[in-house]
Amino acid sequence: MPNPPETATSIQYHDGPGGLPFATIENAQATAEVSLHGGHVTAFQPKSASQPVLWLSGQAVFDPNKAIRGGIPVCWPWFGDHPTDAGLPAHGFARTSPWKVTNESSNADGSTTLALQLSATTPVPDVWPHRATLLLEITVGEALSIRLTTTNTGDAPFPLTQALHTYFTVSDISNVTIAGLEGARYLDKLKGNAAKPQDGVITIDQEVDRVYTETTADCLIHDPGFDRTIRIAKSGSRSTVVWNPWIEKAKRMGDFPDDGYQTMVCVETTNVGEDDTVTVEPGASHTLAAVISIEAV
Ligand code: TA6
Repeated sequence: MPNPPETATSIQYHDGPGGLPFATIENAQATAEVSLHGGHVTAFQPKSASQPVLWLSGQAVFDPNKAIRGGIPVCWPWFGDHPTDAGLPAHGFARTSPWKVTNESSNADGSTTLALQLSATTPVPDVWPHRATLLLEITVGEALSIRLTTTNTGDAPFPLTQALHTYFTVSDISNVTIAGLEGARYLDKLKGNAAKPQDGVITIDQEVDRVYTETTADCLIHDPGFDRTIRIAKSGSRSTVVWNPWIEKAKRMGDFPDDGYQTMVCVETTNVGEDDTVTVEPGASHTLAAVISIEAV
């Protein structure tokens, strides 16, 4: 049997953990897993990489009413706690909603694109009385490209905060540095959103939960233990969140191993905070996008 052509690709649909519908994407360049529940990329690994790129909790819960811990949760149409109703789910409802497949394509460069759509006939219309469609375009190749496009199908503008809340696998958090945000201003969520300057590269030796504002920069996760750098390039975003729960918060999360903080870090591509809330006018669209790639350390 001759080897398949370089553009050979496959998308297989199957019931994954918890009976949730999954798509497995494989081509000559990479493999990926996508949960249609939540529009949630749970795994990505280029064939050239010896380690997974995304971190997925070994204690993740796969339930239609719960967000999967790890991978790339889609936080939409609000980031964090709802601005006026703390009883609503943190990070919005897209990541706990069923998405539909709208397109598949094998691309000339050998990558594969899977498009999912969420028509936000919202489960909380009284709180989010807007009409929108959400399109998630996932392109799997040497790099992983994620594009989240919101279209306002209603007749009134609405405010939007959102995130591609990406969990990355690292060899050992104590050996990792994150570059790209040197000199940026950040809001420290652990200190009442106090504004501080980022002094040099980011190192993590405690709980970190920061919103970096006014930044369109690529972030680089330098990981000498895995002899690699993960680059996160972005568009449609002027804020970046960096999060590691560290010891005590990791223990408080039932779907997060107590030692999980040692091998993960979140570098999130966002529209977050007063500086980067998006207003989507009727008939208009906004795209939040990230391209994740692996380089030598
Ligand atoms: O992006 C950081 C953050 O807002 C943290 O405060 C923490 O809550 C994290 O998101 C995870 O949120 P989740 O609702 O997925 O447990």
